Amino acid sequence: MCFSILSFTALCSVSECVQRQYHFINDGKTWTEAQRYCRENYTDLATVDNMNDMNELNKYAARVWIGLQRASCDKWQWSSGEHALYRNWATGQPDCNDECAFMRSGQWHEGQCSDNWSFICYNGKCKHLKGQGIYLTKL
Ligand SMILES: *[C@@H]1O[C@H](CO)[C@@H](O)[C@H](O)[C@H]1NC(C)=O
Ligand SMILES: *[C@@H]1O[C@H](CO)[C@@H](O)[C@H](O)[C@H]1NC(C)=O
Ligand SMILES: [Ca+2]
Repeated sequence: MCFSILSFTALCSVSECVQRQYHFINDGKTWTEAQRYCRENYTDLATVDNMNDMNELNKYAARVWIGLQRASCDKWQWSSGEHALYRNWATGQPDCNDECAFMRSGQWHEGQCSDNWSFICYNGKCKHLKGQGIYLTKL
């Protein structure tokens, strides 16, 4: 009993703790407006950094903004500032002429940041390993 509680605590301090909860917002906004909406009402515009996340999201067949923005050609970062390591670009993407990314059926495409798409926010907890500390974000 005690052991399992301890090992849960140990796991929790090094990993993501809780699967992200995604929320589809069925309202067209620009990428920046979508980010503002998500930061005010949830944790942020969707971050996707593993297969589990992807499997949650590939059911959306319409174009939806995710929290991914281009830093320079072929360098993309999440809304939190984290470098995007896990990637799921569609064939031929990114082709380096647009600055924001939308997702369609799980695959990522570059899109013009000023376009008006629905979007995905997320709530997460125990994310963002930055420097020495683990930053807790609201659920
Ligand atoms: C964006 O889409 C919404 C509907 O989802 C619409 O109400 C709004 O007028 C659109 N904005 C622009 C600038 O096209
Ligand atoms: C947060 O959600 C509320 C309710 O849907 C909305 O009125 C408000 O505009 C949202 N915040 C932002 C920054 O868009
Ligand atoms: Ca493009």
